[in-house]
Amino acid sequence: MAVAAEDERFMAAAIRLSLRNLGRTGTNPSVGCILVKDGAVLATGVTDLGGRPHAERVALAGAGEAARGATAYVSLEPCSHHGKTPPCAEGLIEAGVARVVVSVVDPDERVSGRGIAMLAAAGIEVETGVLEGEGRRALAAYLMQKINKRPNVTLKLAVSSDGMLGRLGARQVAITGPVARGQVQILRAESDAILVGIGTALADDPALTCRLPGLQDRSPIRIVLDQDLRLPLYSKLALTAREVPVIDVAGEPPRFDDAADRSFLARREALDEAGVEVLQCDPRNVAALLAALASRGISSLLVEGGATVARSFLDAGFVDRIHLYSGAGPIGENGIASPLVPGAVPPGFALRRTMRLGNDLLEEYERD
Ligand code: AOF
Ligand code: ZN
Repeated sequence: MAVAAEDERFMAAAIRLSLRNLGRTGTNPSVGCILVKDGAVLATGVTDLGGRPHAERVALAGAGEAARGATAYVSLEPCSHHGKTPPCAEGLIEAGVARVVVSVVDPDERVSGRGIAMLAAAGIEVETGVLEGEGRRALAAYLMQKINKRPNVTLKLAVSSDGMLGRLGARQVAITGPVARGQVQILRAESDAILVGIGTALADDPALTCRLPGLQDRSPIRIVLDQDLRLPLYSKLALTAREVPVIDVAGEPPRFDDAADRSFLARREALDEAGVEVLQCDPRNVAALLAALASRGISSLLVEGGATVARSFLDAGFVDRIHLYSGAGPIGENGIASPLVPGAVPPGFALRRTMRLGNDLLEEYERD
């Protein structure tokens, strides 16, 4: 096998491996590292839960002495800074690794090329930019948080065959089947936070947790856009706020209206007592909201409903990825129209892939 093809094969594996801890490493990226010698894998590592130890350290510990002369495949440039752990570049040098293949250069100002320079200065052969597109995709949340100081936003929509998201006045209407719904649960598990509007919270009373067997402990922080603080104390969200955090994003309390003001404050206190965090931030100002969420360490945000919220994120230009699920059946009368319909590429986006999930179809779009 040609060297380049082998590099791509092992890098693809390192990137896939990195997905394992996506959404579980805090503001630290989930990185994958594979140590290879004579075409065989010696050891693998993924950034550990909470962000440490780093992937390279995990892999080096697994390989021990055998790492001498090996090639390390890492989805992100090895770090060069003395943070909470010593630099990974130093670890690779001390272990006697002969070659390091990197997908994405780390934008962290403490690293940004210094990791690669450290390795090269120690006589290690370094290759960068291998499968960079795939690498960037896997690190999208981290890169967005670091470079643009906001979470990476995925919009998920489930659309009926007649282009509807649901039915007015009805509770949750099943649009997709169990396979697609399972896929959505995986999306939730990979996200730091999930967001819906108060309309969806009131109509559907959703739990917004991840309930897939084996992934139940990976529910994201749940966020409701709730201008007038209408989230009921007996909603599933409020009732489970002590188990999985809920942030209720409310606007300003009403002004010059004592009664309304008192009731707003009373509701805020009651939600607070139920364990719901009330964040005061205009829910219609998407940019300010995303900045507030980023400052809380939220790097990936899944926007799940409904039509108003989807439109406001799309109009504000803050959607990075779209997962459009289309079901086989129609909604019919009283349908709520979807801002996006299957088969029509939204402006500014490109179709990345299409997947069949049971009787449903998933179209994945990303920014052009
Ligand atoms: C790596 N391998 O697996 C990860 C890296 O707070 P610290 O000390 O853990 O440093 C966090 C920074 O480390 C983070 O911003 C990014 O630059 C790098 N993450 N680096 O070599 C890894 N997760
Ligand atoms: Zn490191």
